[in-house]
Amino acid sequence: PLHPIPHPPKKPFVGNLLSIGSDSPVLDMWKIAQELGGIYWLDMPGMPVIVVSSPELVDELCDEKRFDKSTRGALRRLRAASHGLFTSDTDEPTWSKPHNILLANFSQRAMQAYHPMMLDIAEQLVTKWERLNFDDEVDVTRDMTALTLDTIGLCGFGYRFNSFYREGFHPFVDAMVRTLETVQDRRGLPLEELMMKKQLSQQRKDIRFMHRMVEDIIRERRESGADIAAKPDLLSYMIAGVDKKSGEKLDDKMIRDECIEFLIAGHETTSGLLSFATYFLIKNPHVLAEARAEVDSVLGTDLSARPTYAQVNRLQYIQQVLKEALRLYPTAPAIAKRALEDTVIGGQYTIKKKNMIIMHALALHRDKRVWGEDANEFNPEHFSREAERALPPNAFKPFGNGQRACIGRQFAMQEAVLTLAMVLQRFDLVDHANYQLKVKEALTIKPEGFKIRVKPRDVRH
Ligand code: MNH
Repeated sequence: PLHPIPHPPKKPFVGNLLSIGSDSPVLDMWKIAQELGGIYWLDMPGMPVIVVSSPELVDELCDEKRFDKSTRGALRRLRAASHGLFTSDTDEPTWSKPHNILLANFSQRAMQAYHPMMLDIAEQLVTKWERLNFDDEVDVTRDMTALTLDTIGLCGFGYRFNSFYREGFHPFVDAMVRTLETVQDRRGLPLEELMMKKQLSQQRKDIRFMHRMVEDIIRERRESGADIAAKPDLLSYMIAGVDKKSGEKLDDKMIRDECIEFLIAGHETTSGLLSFATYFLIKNPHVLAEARAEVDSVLGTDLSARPTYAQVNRLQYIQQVLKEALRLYPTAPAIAKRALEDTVIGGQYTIKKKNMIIMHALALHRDKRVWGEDANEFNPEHFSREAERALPPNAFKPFGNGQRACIGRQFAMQEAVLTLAMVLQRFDLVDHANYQLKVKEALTIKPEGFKIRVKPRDVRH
């Protein structure tokens, strides 16, 4: 019905895509893009979904006068837990108010205030690794998740999840992860509420628990009277901030929902990034050597000197390594868009307002016409200054688009550069099990079962 948009023949495999059965919808969609090209549509229960990944068509989708973010599906179901910046439509006050108030607190200039807190947590990671025995294994993704959670907990609302002092994770995190899983498992099918009765009742409990805990944190902060100077975290900014457009402040429910959304949007994506970057470094020793040379020249080899904010910003090659990891495995690999009016893209493909569009960043990022014949290989030179300048517009979209792009991108990069640099400064990474990449999907993507060993570096002057 969406002719002339290509459509895979109805194999049983494709008919079931994204419905119950597939653990890897994003990778499945990538596979189909390799067969059918940069636009195709799929029959999903209840609605067709148009998957777009060619650079020319994605560039059209990035025109904010014609297309906007869509919250249909998982994001809308997440609103039961938190209805804030991330899960709102652009015309809702739950997007515009927090967006206006928080934008400045995520600017490049604002990052300096978070540096000491990021350093605090990164030091916990390297301290843990320093104390391991030579035959201990590091579960990279687990420890990176501990790092990113603890970082956003501390920078967000002055709370220490203390993930490096636990076997598992804080109960809040278990509640959040279960909620995300349930949201992903739901497809909006008939009888689902009945079939998932137990899971949904658990979800209600989990959401109540998360709400109470964050509400307590906010109350405690208000009662303490601490201001921005005393606690320079996002919670203080949210309590003090006024939306210039409406002249209004955020109420406590909005603040609570933002706190939850920072955790949801900010921890898995950044831990996935650090895990993929570590994976690519271990598999590309010449890149690792170059990255480490930069770290040694910028940070030096005196491990008692703590990296400064200014030093972190000078680590250009580390930035390139992280961008290249985000190119090959963008950890938010696909986002939803909608047309503001019925329209035509590519001069021939009709897109209706009601259609759900998936902008597939992972497939977009591997176009050989943009990245060259080595598009599927890890090569940070794809982000050398000249190469980056020569990229066509909207060819690299790991953080989404326009006003609905990731508000935490500088935050994530700052944290990731600091962490990767401190790891390279201190450790040799040993691929003792010759790890073979297996990607796990759960709204985000990350390496599964990625274990390494770490050896304190022999740094002699
Ligand atoms: Mn983040 C939106 C990717 C780190 C907070 N983020 C987005 C979007 C992408 C994205 C893509 C757009 C989603 C959509 O269109 O539906 N985010 C990332 C990646 C990383 C990341 C790849 C790390 C790497 N994000 C972070 C961090 C935070 C954060 C860290 C918080 C500190 N992200 C957000 C919020 C939004 C968002 C909040 C919603 C912004 C908006 O809609 O205005």
